Amino acid sequence: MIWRWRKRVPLSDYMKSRKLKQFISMIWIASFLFFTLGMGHVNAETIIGTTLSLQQERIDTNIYDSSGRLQSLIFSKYGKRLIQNFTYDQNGNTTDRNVDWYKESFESGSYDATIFNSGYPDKAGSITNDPQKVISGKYSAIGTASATVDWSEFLHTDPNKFQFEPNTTYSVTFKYKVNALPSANGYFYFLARAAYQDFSHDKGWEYWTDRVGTVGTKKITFTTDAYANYYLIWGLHFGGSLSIDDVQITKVAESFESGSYGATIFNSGYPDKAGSITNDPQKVISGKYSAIGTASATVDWSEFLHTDPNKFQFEPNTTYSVTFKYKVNALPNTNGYFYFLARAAYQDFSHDKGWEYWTDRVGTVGTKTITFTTDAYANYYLIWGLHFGGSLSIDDVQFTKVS
Ligand SMILES: [Ca+2]
Repeated sequence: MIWRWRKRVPLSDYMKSRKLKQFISMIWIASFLFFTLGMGHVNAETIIGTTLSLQQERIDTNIYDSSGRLQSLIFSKYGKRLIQNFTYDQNGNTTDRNVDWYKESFESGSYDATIFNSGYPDKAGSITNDPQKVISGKYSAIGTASATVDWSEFLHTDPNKFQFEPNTTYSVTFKYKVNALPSANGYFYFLARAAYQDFSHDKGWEYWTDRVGTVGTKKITFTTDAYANYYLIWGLHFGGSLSIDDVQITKVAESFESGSYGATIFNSGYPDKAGSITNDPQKVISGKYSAIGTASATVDWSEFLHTDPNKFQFEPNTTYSVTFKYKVNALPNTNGYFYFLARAAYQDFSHDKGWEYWTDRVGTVGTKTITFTTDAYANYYLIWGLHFGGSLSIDDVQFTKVS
């Protein structure tokens, strides 16, 4: 049935996945209700793990509330960590389940379920449920040190649990609460450090103090150097006490440094495998990997890079800005060009947006920013292509929702 349908409709992989996802969702909800209400959370965990694995997701952690009900499900999908939160009415029926980017709220009360540890030296930090020191919910991470301790790194991301990609831009957002001030020469600080490297590769360094009782938010953006083992550090310089909560780590631009499509929201385009990810130094734009398309001059349209609508959904009637780097490896033939557009799947071409085409000299590295507004369709995807051949690399793709 699927293959017939596949023949009839082009770009059917998307639809196939959508149907599969809808089907899985139905089973998922039914299984969840049956097993949670009927058999307790052990079975629910099994079922959820089984069904989600069909979507190639990896369950990292289930968090249960004091009544043994599933409260949060933290899982990995497409190289990103997501969290699904469940709420219940007084009868124990689920009233809401929302999925969001993973934001560490420490509500499990221990490091085990998180990508964090207690820092350096061992157990410099802890997780508190002291209402005076908690920022949101029932738990926050906390560090407290005496004024004689020069550097207390009370919270780390654990490189065994979360890997930052090399040569990649991230933003980290978190809340802090000042419980006690460091000494007069001291401060609170944050940075990203490459393990085993000297400090010259430290990134995102920031330090601050604030009045006791202050709750604030910080957003820090940094780009890793060519090392795969970065971790984040929150620390106290010469004492004080600081709580940390709601930590969110976001990859800002796609660097392709994971070396495959799996961890990205992109795929190899149309026809299947029109594009690839290269590590040829002559063709890489930044870091060690870039996306690339190469086609012969007889191929009229080669869509070598797509965003995958199963992994990233553009909203309808919304303005986006897309910035990317390109490198010209070979020119198309005289009638050809490189091109970019946003297309609504299953719609006719009248809803195409952001069309742009260009050529440039071989070896040129350039940057383009393209702004477009989607029509009233939820299934837009981006296309980078070659018209009548040539070869183009793409790297450091960043999306911004403008409005
Ligand atoms: Ca790259």
